[in-house]
Amino acid sequence: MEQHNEEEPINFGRSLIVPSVQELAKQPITNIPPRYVHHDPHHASDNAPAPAPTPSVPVIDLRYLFVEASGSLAYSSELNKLHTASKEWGFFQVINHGISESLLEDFKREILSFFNLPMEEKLKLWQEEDNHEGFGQLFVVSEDQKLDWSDMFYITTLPHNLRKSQLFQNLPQVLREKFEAYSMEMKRLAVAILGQMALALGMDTHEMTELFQDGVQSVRMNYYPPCPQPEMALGFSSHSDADALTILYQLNQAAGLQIRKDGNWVTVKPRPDALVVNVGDILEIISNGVYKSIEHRVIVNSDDKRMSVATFYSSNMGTELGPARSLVAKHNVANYRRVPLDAYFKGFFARKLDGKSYLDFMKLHQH
Ligand SMILES: O=C(O)CCC(=O)C(=O)O
Repeated sequence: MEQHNEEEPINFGRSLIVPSVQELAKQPITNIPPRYVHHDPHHASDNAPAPAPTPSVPVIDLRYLFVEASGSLAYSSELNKLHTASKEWGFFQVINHGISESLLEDFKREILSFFNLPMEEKLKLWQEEDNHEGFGQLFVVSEDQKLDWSDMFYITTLPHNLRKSQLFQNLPQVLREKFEAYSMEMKRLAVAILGQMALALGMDTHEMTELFQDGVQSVRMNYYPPCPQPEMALGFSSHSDADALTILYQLNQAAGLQIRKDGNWVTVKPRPDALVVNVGDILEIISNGVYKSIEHRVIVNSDDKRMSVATFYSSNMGTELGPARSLVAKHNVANYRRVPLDAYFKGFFARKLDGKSYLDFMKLHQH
């Protein structure tokens, strides 16, 4: 296998170049082009609301985990909630997360202006044939594949040596400054949540710290314009995330994110004081299958645009991905295979998104 030189930016994959949906949505169209019509026979029925009463995604108050003494009742009860949410939902919202409101507001403002840049400016930051970082769409592998009703900007942010510095340096200056601060805050928060998860899993906490101390972080900014035929389109096809932990900042109050829970699509209601956190495939593997990455998707609507920023955090580059050794010892079985992390990512980005199918390849047993 080709070895990655630790000093150089890495190319995790490519995606076919596709037109901007934000530009398309500015046209006075009443029918969306066929390439955006999803003919999935389940799509219409999938869009039907889940039967009432719909459960809602758990909310974890991080103040109890980060501030309260670990022996206290409040701490143990919140840790238990975190464990149950990660096992049974794979998704939760966090409040009292400690990210400053002014940073969140400034970052939001800069992203809004970023997506409103004139097209000729955006084209300078568009994806290139051989690399999928920049504006565009991910996971487009064939000319006749259905496309999502969204534009995105994707970039690897950490560790610094993996960053495409030319792309990063070409971002508007204030966005770049806010982005730098946001990226550090997201790393700090992800590592803190993973530390609590290690305790909840009964995993060796040093093992978790070592796996994630210099983790790979990438950021995806999403723009879903209003859509004239929302019931025929998808903002983001169903997928689970390849990383360990995703932290999602919903920039406006336009709902759209849905997660698959017990066969139904449950809408995550945006809460202005919360960030959404989800378990990715890497954490499912490290937890030896105790925590589950969950399929999710984004639906669109005809009135409002939706904007969000997903920050993906994965283990250190150069590590082998597999179940935590302390958990394999505890469970007496390894439920997933071991592969080098860069090979795992390259495999993920080379495919069209298809639910959790990539994780099935990593499974050693059906459980
Ligand atoms: O916009 C959203 O709510 C979901 C985004 C998402 O799933 C992603 O960027 O991976």
